Amino acid sequence: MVLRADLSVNIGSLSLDNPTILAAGILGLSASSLKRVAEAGAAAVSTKSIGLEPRTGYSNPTIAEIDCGLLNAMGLPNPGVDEFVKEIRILKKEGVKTIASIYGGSVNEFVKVVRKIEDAGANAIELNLSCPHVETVGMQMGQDPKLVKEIVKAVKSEVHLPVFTKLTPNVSNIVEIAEAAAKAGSDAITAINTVRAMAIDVETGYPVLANAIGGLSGPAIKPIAVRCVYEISRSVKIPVIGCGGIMTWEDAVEFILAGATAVEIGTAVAYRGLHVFKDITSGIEMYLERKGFRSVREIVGLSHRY
Ligand code: RRO
Repeated sequence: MVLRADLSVNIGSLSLDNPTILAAGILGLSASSLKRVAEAGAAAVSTKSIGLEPRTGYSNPTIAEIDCGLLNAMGLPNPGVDEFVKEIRILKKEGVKTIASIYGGSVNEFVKVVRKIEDAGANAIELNLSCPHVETVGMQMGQDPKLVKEIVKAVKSEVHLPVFTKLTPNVSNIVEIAEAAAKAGSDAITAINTVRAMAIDVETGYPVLANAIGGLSGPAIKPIAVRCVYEISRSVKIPVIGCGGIMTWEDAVEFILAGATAVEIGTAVAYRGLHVFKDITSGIEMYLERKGFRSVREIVGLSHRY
């Protein structure tokens, strides 16, 4: 008789039935869409990044499909925390494990937002210190290890929820930033947000995005993300959540072998639909059983042996 492999993992005090999570930014603005994703098999769902005040975001076009992935510059459109807590309350009632993605323009703003998010009943917080194309609230903060430390420390002292820190690959040394977040008490690192990128329409001569520069996601960034997860997980003791171009179960296994405890899936939902969560989870399970492993946890960081 073959024993079923154990797919459950823990990220700090957040326990997940399987290692797949919806990445922030996809279907993340309403309780009803997030619930659909959870019903489709994601063990937890991340919201669109939420700030203190509402933001309309950039004008269209905000998203474009290019040869090797998706290019976006949404510009952080969100209804603001006071409106969004209503969605979180619904998700709590429905029993959906929810990771609230948060951004802020200052330490104080982060603190104000996370207090409201905790009161509403989210299960974890992901600090978005990594949006590649919104001045002052995005990766500018996440590129400075001192500021990262300050934000994480302030948020950790404010809430009891597990706090994850989502990092940008647009730095020369991502390990230094991950170490700063870990030292400040972050419960996990999410690596990576999108890669700063651009495309130009040769017929019109204009950039394809209204904001000109945006963030690249999808298959093109997977090797960058795998490298970041590998480097970070070798140098910090907290769990790493892998994100970036995961389309198949093989991609997810690759991230886990690189050192990820769980994986976030975003662009693949747009390319492949919601069944991607069950496909990836059952692919991981069959892989573990075929290789004689009893749990996901047994293969986290296994590539570090070499
Ligand atoms: O809203 C966006 O334009 C956006 C965000 Br907040 C982010 O973190 N990453 C991204 O690629 N786009």
